[in-house]
Amino acid sequence: MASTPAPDPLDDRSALEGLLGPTEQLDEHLLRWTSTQLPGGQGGRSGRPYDPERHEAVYYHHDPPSGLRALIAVHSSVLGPALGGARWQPYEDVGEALTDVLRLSAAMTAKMAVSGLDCGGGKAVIIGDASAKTPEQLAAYGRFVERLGGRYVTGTDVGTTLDELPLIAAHTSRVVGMSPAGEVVKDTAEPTVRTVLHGMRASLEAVFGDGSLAGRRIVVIGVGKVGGEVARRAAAEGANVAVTDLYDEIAAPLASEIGAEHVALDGAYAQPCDVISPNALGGVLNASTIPELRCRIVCGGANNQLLRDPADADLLAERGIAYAPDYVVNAGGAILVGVDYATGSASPEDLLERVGATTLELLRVSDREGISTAEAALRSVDTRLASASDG
Ligand code: PPY
Repeated sequence: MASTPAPDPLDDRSALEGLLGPTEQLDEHLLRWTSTQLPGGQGGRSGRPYDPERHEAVYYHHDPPSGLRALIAVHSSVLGPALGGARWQPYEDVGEALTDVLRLSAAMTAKMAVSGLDCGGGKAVIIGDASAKTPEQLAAYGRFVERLGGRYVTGTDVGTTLDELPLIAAHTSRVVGMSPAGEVVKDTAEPTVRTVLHGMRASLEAVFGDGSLAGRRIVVIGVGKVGGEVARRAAAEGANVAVTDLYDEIAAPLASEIGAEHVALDGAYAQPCDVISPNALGGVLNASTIPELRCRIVCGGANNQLLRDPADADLLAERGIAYAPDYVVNAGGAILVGVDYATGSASPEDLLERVGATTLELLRVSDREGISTAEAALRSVDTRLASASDG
């Protein structure tokens, strides 16, 4: 594997200041921007209760001994403490990492709000090759989270795994899904699989009047922790499943194990099918993939599937494709861990089950009011945030 050139944190600082404005230096290696300093909401939802472009705070930390470079964004704590996983990825530069953490943390706020949880939204991104991370970096990340004093509570996301959580939790108590003894007791992938499947059945119900997966052709794109299991369970329910992944060595054995077809990633979006299920990285629904789609439904576990929200949601609606909003159907993990931080929420089982009904309702509102499902979901997020701010 090619070694990455040593990062220069001074470059990171000037790049971030160029994007966010002047920072507040909390110590030699920790920078913070708060809402009064951050450029606020230039996008289309400026002034609405849910504004994905307005964040409460952004933090940057560089730990010279371990080489950790990480960003944490707290989008909103209006409903409760900001929760969200840590994503470890070899971003090109700190600007790309910033874009990702801002979008991902805003999506967490929407996810919590629409799921009925009293939790806020945050996210962390670590700039680096996930397969080359060291225990020292995980420890430094844990100390970073601890420095924020509970404003952000972390968990896993793409590029971090459950067996790494104890290494982080050795340095901070702000880790979801752990027992007081420091054992991992909750996995976020399994409940996410469940809610994606609830969303899929609801979408099939809305489109075909029958929510059964049996006999439906479902193309699962990205077969990691969530997508792999979505494919496995859909096949077990009698669906005609096709799988694809950036890594053939992951998709091929899964395809033979569950009797699915293994299709090439290139062209997967153009597969004729009932459901396309994106379960890998974001931005996959865009002006180049949407015209190619030959499906009736998009429903998957990936975060931030729409490259441009709401413009790409409108494109999907114009093509008559039912889009199950990503943060509605992938909320299972957040629901399961979030209940530990939310006072007065319903039971996790009820909240997980409710995802199907919420998806169906959004599809119906979209139909009735001639708006995209993404817009219908945003309105429901607005309603919750507005009532929380009122009182
Ligand atoms: C997500 O749902 O995208 C997550 O990041 C999962 C999660 C949710 C709440 C805390 C930690 C991880």
